[in-house]
Amino acid sequence: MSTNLTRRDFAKAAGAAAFGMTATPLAGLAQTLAENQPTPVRGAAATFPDGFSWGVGTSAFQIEGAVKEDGRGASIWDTYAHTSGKIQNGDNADIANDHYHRYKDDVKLMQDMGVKTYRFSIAWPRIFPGGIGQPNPKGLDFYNRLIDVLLEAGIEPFPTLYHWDLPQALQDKGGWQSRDTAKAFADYAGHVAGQLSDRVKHYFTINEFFSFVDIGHRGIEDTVDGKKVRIELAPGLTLSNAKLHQVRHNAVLAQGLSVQAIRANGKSGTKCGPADNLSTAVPAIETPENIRAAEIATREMNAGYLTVMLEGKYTDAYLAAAGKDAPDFTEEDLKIIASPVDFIGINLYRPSAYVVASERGLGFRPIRFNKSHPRMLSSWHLLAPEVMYWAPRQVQSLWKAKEIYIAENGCGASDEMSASGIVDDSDRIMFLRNHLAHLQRATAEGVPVRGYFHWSLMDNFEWSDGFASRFGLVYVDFKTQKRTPKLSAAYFREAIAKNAVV
Ligand code: GBH
Repeated sequence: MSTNLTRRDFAKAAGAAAFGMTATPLAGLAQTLAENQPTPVRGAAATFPDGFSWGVGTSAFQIEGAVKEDGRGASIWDTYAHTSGKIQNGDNADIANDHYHRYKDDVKLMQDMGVKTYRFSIAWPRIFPGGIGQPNPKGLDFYNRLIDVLLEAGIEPFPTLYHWDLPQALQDKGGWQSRDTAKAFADYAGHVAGQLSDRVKHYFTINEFFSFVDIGHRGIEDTVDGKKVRIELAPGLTLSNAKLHQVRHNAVLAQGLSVQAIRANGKSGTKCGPADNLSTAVPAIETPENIRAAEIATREMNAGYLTVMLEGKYTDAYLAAAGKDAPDFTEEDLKIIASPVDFIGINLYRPSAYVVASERGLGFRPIRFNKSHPRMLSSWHLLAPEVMYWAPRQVQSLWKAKEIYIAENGCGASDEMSASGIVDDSDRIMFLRNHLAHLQRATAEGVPVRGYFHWSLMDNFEWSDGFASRFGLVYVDFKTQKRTPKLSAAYFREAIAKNAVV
């Protein structure tokens, strides 16, 4: 039988290792440790299904730079980032990660991590500099080069067609307030699928409806350290309720029209679906009543987005709450919006609420998050990893999803490089491990989650936070463009290699 180790044994061993002392006591300890290991059942229990696809994500505006190169048109984010006072520290994304020129190195970083899939976004204003009209072949060439390098590296490309960089020329004609923008988006999506679907099989249509619609066209108020702060994204508008509802409607219409355009222009077998930041309600206490209450809450909280896309109608509660400000729409619109998708992508950072069942209202009561509820570095980022179990489970129970992807999950952290050049991001590793553990529960119970994309491959231009907020597995020195994998990249590589929570 093995011996029990004392704390002094550990201290001695650690000391010996740290000071490079003689190998003999350490070897003895190593043998004792080996004998004392538990039977490795956890590793077996915490695996993901065979073929689970492990990936990382980025978006065009956040990493590419080269904003004036090869005929790229301006986007609303160029305008916004150059508007004084909008971005922290006055940052802009003119150069960002210079990925446009360094994409080969960045693919190599992914390859070293063992990544199987890469979610990047295609910049609409590179493909159609004016939003509509003549396509710019040089813009598409960049993505052709990137895709070829990815495929050579054994990494499957999963492009997103809209990650918020609307061509400025379309904003000048009303942007998402105009129904024409939805049509223009479908034309662009169809064009891209027609050009790329010989090599690209999966397309995310639109990223995070709530973010670019509500935060971009109304803004939200948050309280940080007792102070009210306004959170906004480009184009930074403050629309009335009626106009905001119409923007939402135009955005989901764009989703449906783009699905039809991709089907019409892509090779057979091309798959597509949205990447939405599902607002998720988590049952505070796991009972059948609360589980049901949370499903009802999630369905209602997403009424203007995923719910209408997947059910083909606005819920009664949504229309009643909108009242006279409800969007103008036709039955035909609803059919288009609900064009069947092949998969549902969800971006998960935190739940929107914990809920319990209630006799009142629609049957749920949201629980206020305690002030002391733990958070990650970003002020909005409550830590509640259970979202990774409940969100995919609800997507399946509410809408019978055939395939689900976690299109984003990750966290910002106060990463600093040590004098010896390493970045030990303990909190990101903790975040990742706990989120993967809850996701693994979902897959073990048969929820059809096909893959996971960590946000992000590397630190990048974090919208209004500029370069002040680091979300990468890879650290980027924005002065030198040097990339350094953080400790979390080693964690992620291990999880991928084992196809398991490690
Ligand atoms: C995603 O947004 C984006 O897709 C990605 O581009 C970005 O870099 C990344 O995640 C990190 O932020 O609505 O109360 O939560 C994440 C979702 C939505 C988080 C807006 C911050 C503001 C406050 N973001 N949210 S709240």
